[in-house]
Amino acid sequence: MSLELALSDLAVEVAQEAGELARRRRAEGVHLAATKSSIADIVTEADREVEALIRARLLAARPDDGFLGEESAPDEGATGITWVVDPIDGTVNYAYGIPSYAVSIAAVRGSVVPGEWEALAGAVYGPAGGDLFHAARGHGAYLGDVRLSVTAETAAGALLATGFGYDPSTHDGDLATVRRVMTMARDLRRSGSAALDLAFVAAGRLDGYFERGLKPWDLAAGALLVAEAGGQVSLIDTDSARPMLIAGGTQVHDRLRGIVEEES
Ligand code: LIP
Repeated sequence: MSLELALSDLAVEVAQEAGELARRRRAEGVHLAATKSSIADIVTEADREVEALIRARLLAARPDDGFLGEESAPDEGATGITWVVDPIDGTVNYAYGIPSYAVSIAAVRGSVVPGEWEALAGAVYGPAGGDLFHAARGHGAYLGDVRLSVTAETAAGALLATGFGYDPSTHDGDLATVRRVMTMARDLRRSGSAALDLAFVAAGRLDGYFERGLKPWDLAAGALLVAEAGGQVSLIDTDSARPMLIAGGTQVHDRLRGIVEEES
């Protein structure tokens, strides 16, 4: 078995166990543990417990790998492979009981900077809906055992998704981008989980996705899903505090990028 497939199998196994823990904790009641960059940027006790489980399982299987998670200290490791993990992507949805959240686990080689790393494997598991998306580099993207493919552009316009950061001062600029992008859209969705948005692009449930200010763990697994489903993923304005991620089939990606770059 190739390294990529072995890493993908491990990511799938751990994402499923972690997702079931998250789902159980949600049913038992969610407790706020802390706020981070702003009062709206929350972390729950379940976020921390789920990440601890993921870290323990991954490093039990591959003790010398690195780890970069949203809720715990980074570890560079010694193999050149780093696990990039968001234990519960869509934390605010999770806290409110909105069933749109996912465990996102990716294995990358080399740099841990998005756009510079070599993504090898990834899994995005949405426990509420039971969707298990996974990909191994060079082996395609899947929902369960169904092979995924991004959409081509439709005459009715693109069904797009986006998101907004926790800093209210960024909302005006992001809404200005939305206003410009709507010229190519049939409609817009805002799920609250970047990992699920990217997985939906890979699955053809969305035509495209754009969002500024994502963290490495928000996008690591989902970006690989899109690429392995035949799509394009770009990070632009990488020298800014809030780089813009753009994902979709080639036509949608290129049109989105053109509109966003016009405003830059
Ligand atoms: C979230 C992203 C979402 C974004 C939110 C937040 P978290 O990640 O998945 O797309 O709009 O602002 O960053 O905080 O739930 O892990």
